[in-house]
Amino acid sequence: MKVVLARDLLKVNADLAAENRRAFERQGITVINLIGSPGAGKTTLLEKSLPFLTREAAVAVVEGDIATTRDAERIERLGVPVVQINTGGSCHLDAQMVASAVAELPMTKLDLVLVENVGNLVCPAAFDLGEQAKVAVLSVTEGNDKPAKYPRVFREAAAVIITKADLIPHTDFDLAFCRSELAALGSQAQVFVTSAAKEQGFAEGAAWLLKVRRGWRGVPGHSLSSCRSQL
Ligand SMILES: Nc1nc2c(ncn2[C@@H]2O[C@H](COP(=O)(O)OP(=O)(O)O)[C@@H](O)[C@H]2O)c(=O)[nH]1
Ligand SMILES: [Mg+2]
Repeated sequence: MKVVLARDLLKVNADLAAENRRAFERQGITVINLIGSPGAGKTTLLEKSLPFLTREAAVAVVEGDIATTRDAERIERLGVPVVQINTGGSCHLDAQMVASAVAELPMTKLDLVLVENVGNLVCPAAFDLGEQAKVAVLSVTEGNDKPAKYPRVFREAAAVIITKADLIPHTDFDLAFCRSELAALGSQAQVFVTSAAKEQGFAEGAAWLLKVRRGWRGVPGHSLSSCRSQL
């Protein structure tokens, strides 16, 4: 009987992710890994941000889900190139899946690829996709203890998007407490507060992303920490 250890799988993934990252840097493409719970508002965030992003950059989306093409259909309606990955049960995307998905995109013509990971705050944190940055999505209905309970995603995220701010009056969500929880983790993330119902916060988030992208373009090995000072 052959036993495959999780650490071997993670090593294989890390090697493929490094290959992806080198390819993205060579092509001058910024890739963002969007991570949040099921229903946090990831696809809505994409729908609301894409009109701002596509004014200045050639953008495509990779959608990760266990089943269905529903999220990809939502993005397709905006006229943005999109590839759906169905993981068939796996609770996260991995580097191999992303390599296969981007092969379906016109990469030489793109500036920015936004990857919506499978809804989950645990597994996607462990699997590097070769992205330049992770962005965490947290809706106010999930409670503001989530950064402390799922520290890896929130510690590593370059930005945290708080969604559904219109629902704050109906919850015990405390934005100041949430910020302090992020700070306690050592997070240096930019925090954006958005509401799809009120059309708020998306222009600011998109402007940040475009600025980050300009900082990276054509600079192999350029890391987020080195361009944070410009933000
Ligand atoms: N009230 C409110 N609902 C939202 C907001 N953003 C998303 N939703 C709703 O939350 C649900 C899940 O959104 P979706 O974008 O599909 O989440 P995903 O599973 O993370 O991609 C949908 O019913 C959305 O309409 C928001 O800002 N305010
Ligand atoms: Mg979605």
